[in-house]
Amino acid sequence: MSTRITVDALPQPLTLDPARTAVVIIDMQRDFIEPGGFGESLGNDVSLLRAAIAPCQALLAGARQAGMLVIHTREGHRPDLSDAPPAKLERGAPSLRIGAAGPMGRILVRGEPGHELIPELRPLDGEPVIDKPGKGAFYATDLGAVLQHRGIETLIVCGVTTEVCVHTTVREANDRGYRCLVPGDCCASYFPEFHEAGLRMIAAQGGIFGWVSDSERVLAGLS
Ligand code: C5J
Repeated sequence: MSTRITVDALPQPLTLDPARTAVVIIDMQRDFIEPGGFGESLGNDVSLLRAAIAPCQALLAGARQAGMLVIHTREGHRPDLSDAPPAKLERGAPSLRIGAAGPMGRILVRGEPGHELIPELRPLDGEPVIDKPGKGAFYATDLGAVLQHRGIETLIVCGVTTEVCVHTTVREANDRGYRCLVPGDCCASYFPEFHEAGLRMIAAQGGIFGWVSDSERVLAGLS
């Protein structure tokens, strides 16, 4: 008996095997979503990202119930910043750059309170957490090995921000042969117009980077 399910999506429905699908939650960290972190240091209204929290919670509940692999990522750097390229460190106002002290500890540094995943989306025991120094979740991480060892062929990519770390990860995954499904309401951006354009770019041209759907449609496919 086939265990495959079909999810309504653009540019066309996507059929996937939940046992070979991972939900990847990108960078739902205090540094991006709460005041006083990296996102706010760059002049952004971080409250805009909160729209993705409830849809991610609903999607995660359904995915966990279906026994799907759930993976979380965090963007951040070693305390000595040795894994941060100078070109990245140079950006932003000097007193608010990566590594500077902020209200949630040193900005975008591993082990600091701001680097933690938000409490609403805390990983369950056993769910891999991938620490990444770049925007894409494959660059300089063991995500590829984790996916390969679990026989994963499809990714459901959620998180923030749509046009930066979600998009970079989807592009990396697409080139590695993974089918990527992006539930748009489980992603958010500081720039609503970039969010919309980012989603359209994924599904355009016959799904050049993947498929776009939403949490309700994914959950309907799983039920
Ligand atoms: C950014 C991210 N925007 N997680 N990181 O710098 O999208």
